[in-house]
Amino acid sequence: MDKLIITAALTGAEVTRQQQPALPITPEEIGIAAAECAAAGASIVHVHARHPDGTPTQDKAIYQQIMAEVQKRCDVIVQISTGGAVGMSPQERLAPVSLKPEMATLSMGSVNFGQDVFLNLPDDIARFAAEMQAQGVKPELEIFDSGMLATAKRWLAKGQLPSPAHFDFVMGVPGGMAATPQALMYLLSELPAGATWTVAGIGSAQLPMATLGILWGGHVRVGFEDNIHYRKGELATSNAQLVARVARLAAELGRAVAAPDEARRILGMTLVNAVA
Ligand code: KMH
Ligand code: ZN
Repeated sequence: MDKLIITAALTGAEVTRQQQPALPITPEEIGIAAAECAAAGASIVHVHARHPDGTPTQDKAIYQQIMAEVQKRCDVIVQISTGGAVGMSPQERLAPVSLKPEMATLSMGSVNFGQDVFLNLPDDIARFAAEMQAQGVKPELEIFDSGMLATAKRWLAKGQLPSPAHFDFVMGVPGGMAATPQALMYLLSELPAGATWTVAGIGSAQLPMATLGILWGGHVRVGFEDNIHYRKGELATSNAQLVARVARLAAELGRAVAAPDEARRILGMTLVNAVA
């Protein structure tokens, strides 16, 4: 089994300071949180930008500051969001890819997202994929429901997405697939050859799905974007606290944690956009 890649999803687009007082919002806060998570065992940080008032944005200048604040503090793979927040235009969402981060997310279909629709039309997905390819950015394919994996497989077979593919199974979004072992087993039974995968459980599903990711040879995403609690009724004190728990669990279960360069190798990443 490969070493375990831990992704820290630090901020997201939806969680507020009112819900989670330790939520990192400014580029500097995100940089500090990234360094704490890297020290705790994360090799990827998934980042979303916010305006100073906490509202989500895909402003390229803010993403540039985030990348600088992270990279001056630690070596970690920066994965920017192209999902942004529900209701943003595709152009807006795609803007920070031109900064050439090492990785970016690529959602593979539309899904009800709470009371909204997270819209990802085929032409837009294709445009996002082409832009990532042009900028040398490794896509992480976001799978919110099983049909999106079927779509990704069709596109991979036609050469419309680069191989080897890396998937993030986001499980437990209200409107998306349930966070159950059975659902994850189905996804793994459909995984294309050579692909790697990580799992992100939403809310109270974060820890159980992380445990399955460790046990079943995948990788794990944790952080405030997906879950703000350490346990029922107790807020987590930092993103790093959630990362450290996964690293401890992995050690108990005999799975070593990957350093950033090991993660790059496991994911088959060319180092074109890595910072020296
Ligand atoms: N904020 C969600 C609507 C991503 O980062 O690529 C979409 C999202 C996915 O967070
Ligand atoms: Zn995200």
